[in-house]
Amino acid sequence: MKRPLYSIRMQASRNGHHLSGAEHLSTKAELEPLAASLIKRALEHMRGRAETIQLSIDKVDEAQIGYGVLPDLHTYLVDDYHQGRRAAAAILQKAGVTSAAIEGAMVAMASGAAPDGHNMRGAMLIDAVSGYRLEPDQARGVRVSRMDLTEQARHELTLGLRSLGLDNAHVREALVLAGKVVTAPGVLAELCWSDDPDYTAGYVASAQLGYIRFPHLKPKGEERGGRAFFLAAGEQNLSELIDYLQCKPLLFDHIGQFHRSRQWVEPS
Ligand code: WAQ
Ligand code: MG
Repeated sequence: MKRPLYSIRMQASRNGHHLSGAEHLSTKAELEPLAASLIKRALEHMRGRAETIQLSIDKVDEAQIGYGVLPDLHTYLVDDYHQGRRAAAAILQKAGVTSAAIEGAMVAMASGAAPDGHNMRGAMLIDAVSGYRLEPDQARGVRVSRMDLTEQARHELTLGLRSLGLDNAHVREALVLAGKVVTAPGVLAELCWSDDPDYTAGYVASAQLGYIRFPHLKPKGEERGGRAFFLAAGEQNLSELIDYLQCKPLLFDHIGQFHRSRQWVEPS
């Protein structure tokens, strides 16, 4: 990608609550059209029109840019969100997260993880053993930014996802975000489901297992969603982790493998 690169972040709110956000790395030539598309996205959000839109643009220090490979993508078909959450929990346990921590994260996400019962702007940081929440601000959470795809990787990702019928912005953006999260120091796994009422899918991701999506992790029409990053106990240098998630520029120049959907089979 042509240099310099700029980090561009959008955050939109309505009635004082988080509505929508996005983060990219952009060339100078793409910056203006990208800014326009992010403003449009905030004004045309399905949960309402943004009342406040913040746009931040920062030049990236080239020496800091890291490169990465996207996680492999898997889909487990589930009958409904109850089965989806059981499947997600089983996979999180495989990644080393205790059932108490999983249960706590799911209850928080299902009931609105911010203190006022609304969605957080960013992610919860959860101790994978005790289930304690560790993010400094429980309304804001930690917002991952400064990650994107190279043009070539974007092209390959689009083709790969298209072959599975999955080429939409939710999947593309979530794969890139999860790709950064699973490389963060001390992160064991991530759990996510969307806050968009029509989008019921979600995923679990870890460095070893990849990006494992489930078509249903919440009921249709539900506006509450969120993200939880589970942290290995005893490895919690929180300020280093938060700095990495928010500030380290990471460009994915390689995609992972794309696997066909399989039916989830409940462990007996
Ligand atoms: N950093 C941290 N947390 C974030 C970020 C970020 N950059 N962006 C969103 N969140 C949190 C925030 O609490 C949102 O309310 C919540 O995640 C959901 O965000 O494979 O669409 O953008 O089919 O609604 C996953 C499944 C879709 C995709 C995720 O998330 C697939 C999605 P949304
Ligand atoms: Mg959303």
